[in-house]
Amino acid sequence: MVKIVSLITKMDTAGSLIKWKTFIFYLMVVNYMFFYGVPFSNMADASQAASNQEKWSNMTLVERHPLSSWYQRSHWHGNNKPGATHSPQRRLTPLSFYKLVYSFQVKEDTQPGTIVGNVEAGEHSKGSTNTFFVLEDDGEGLFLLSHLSGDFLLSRSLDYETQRLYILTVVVKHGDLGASRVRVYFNVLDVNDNLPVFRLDSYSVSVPEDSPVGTCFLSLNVSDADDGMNGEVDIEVTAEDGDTTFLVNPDGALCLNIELDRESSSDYRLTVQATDRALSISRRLTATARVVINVDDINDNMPSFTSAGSVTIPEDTALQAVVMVIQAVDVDSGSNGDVVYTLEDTSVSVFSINRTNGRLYLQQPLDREQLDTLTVTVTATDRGSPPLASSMNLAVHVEDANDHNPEFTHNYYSLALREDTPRGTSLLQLRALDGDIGFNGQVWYYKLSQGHKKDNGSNGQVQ
Ligand SMILES: *[C@@H]1O[C@H](CO)[C@@H](O)[C@H](O)[C@H]1NC(C)=O
Ligand SMILES: *[C@@H]1O[C@H](CO)[C@@H](O)[C@H](O)[C@H]1NC(C)=O
Ligand SMILES: *[C@@H]1O[C@H](CO)[C@@H](O)[C@H](O)[C@H]1NC(C)=O
Ligand SMILES: *[C@@H]1O[C@H](CO)[C@@H](O)[C@H](O)[C@H]1NC(C)=O
Ligand SMILES: [Ca+2]
Ligand SMILES: [Ca+2]
Ligand SMILES: [Ca+2]
Ligand SMILES: [Ca+2]
Repeated sequence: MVKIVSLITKMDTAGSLIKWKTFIFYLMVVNYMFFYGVPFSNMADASQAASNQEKWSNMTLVERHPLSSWYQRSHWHGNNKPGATHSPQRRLTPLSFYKLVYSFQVKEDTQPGTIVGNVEAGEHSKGSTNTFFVLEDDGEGLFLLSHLSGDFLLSRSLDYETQRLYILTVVVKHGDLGASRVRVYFNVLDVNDNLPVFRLDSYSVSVPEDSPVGTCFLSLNVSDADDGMNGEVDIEVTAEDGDTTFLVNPDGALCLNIELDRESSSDYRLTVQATDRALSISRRLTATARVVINVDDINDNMPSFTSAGSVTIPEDTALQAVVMVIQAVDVDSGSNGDVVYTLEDTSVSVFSINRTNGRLYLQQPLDREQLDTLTVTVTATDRGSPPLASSMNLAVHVEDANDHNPEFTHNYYSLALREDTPRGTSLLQLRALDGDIGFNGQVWYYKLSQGHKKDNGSNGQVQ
């Protein structure tokens, strides 16, 4: 009504004012018919209401209020027999409740035993008191009406999540003069009394390590039975070590915040925390869940050689001997990290390699005097899909073996000598060559006398 009146004051044209007056008149007629026009056709309603109240009369919470004052006894039956018709005068009893309708708001955490509303009716005449009754009650005695004071007492705990609105019809009786009725609404107000709930206590999920940043891979499905802000939740990752690899997006999904690398971190154990948005921060409720994230391997690393890039072997190494063991490591897991070794195809292969263990075998005789360094290209390939490979050049240095005899540059030396040549004159430089190197190739000269080595070797000067 207040709204309508304020609307009327805003109307400036006479025409719309008349329309509004007509509308308000119509409203009043409808109200009148609702409250007075329909007689109580069946008084069983009233006695039902009385017995409902009786049902709740022995509850424990009434200690704070004298039981008798909430106990509604029907002395209704005497005056109004079921089926009795009402005279027109009685129907026209003036409006006796102070309001056309009562509406109360009750927080769902209101303690039973609290007075949560009151209906009042005008005094009809001196000496006659108003008596209140509940006629219809969809709360089944949740709100107990004091038949003398018109106060409503909450008899049990409310739960907004179960029922939000209760509608009662209350009757007031004035002595013998008849009755009026009024609708009473109890609106239950939400209180933040429900925790956020994760669909699971602990989640387990696998994510490929090459997932792009921003990929969301787990819906946490948090619900909160409360209403409005009390039921809205903010979810966050609470990592003990301040790890920021994951975050929860506004839709409650767990998403990748920075790139993964299985080779540096293959699993994550997170705690996710959901907090509702109750206006009063102290009333906010929180729940947590565990999330285990396994990072699935992707073949993103190529094998890398750990064995030396060169080796030295004797020239006289036997065929099929192991020259060296080639080794490469691949940090990926499973077949992505399995390495096989191959040699670059050459028509004449001096070496062969065992694919699985990398042992390099000699296949051809070596001759340092022909080739003192051989280069062999080794390739290590993983078994990933697609596979990755890397190659290296192995330098094989051939170490000399003493496999050559010294040879004189000439088979035969001749010399003419004057008889007066002084003792100690240098006459001839002998020369013998040796194919070997180092100590093996160093040549010493000896004089033979009757086929035996007689003295220390010399530098080959004949004096
Ligand atoms: C009254 O209380 C008693 C026990 O305390 C119980 O057995 C009985 O059902 C209650 N009566 C009603 C109408 O609730
Ligand atoms: C979880 O949430 C997602 C997306 O909001 C939805 O598709 C899915 O059905 C939900 N799962 C459950 C068990 O509620
Ligand atoms: C390679 O070595 C493995 C043992 O490490 C052996 O079982 C396999 O037969 C070898 N392969 C060849 C081709 O010799
Ligand atoms: C021969 O060798 C021995 C010992 O190696 C040495 O004592 C001697 O002086 C050498 N003689 C000559 C002629 O070089
Ligand atoms: Ca909540
Ligand atoms: Ca609630
Ligand atoms: Ca990898
Ligand atoms: Ca690999």
